[in-house]
Amino acid sequence: MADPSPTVGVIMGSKSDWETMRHADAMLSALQIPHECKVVSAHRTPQRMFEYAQMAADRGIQVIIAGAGGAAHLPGMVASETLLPVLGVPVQSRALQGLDSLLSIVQMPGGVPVGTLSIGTSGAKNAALMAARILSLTDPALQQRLADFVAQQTADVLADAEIENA
Ligand code: RP5
Repeated sequence: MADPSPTVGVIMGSKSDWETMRHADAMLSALQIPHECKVVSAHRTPQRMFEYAQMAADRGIQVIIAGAGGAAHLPGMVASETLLPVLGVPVQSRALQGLDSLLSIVQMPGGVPVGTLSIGTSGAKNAALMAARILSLTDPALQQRLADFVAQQTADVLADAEIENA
């Protein structure tokens, strides 16, 4: 049977972003959310970026997660060409440790929203969880899987909560 069509689009400015964005991919897979992962660069493939943003909703995508580093224009430019919620993940850059990415993504002009997550792997993971929360508003089975994830996370922390003195 063919995979169900993706409801979340994970895009990134470069293949080098995959080391970060694979954490979004893994979280979406763990929650059984059909998704796709693609390199779509605002600067190197602008036409592909506009086509992706313009076609996403018609293709059944409901949330876009966009990761980029440095002059990270991808999330904002995609948000300007779609009405879908766009979640931006600042990838940790080599030169400025991702502060450049964060400021590029978070400082959107009023009228074009991007939900900005934290820098790096936590941001990628939380972008997937935020996408899941959005989708779970109309998907009770997904809401249950999210609740199970949270319960397991709590149990894992409690299991390791006692620090033994060395
Ligand atoms: C951005 O430039 C990408 O999102 C990436 O984080 C950064 C560096 O890209 P590469 O030079 O590694 O391809 O567009």
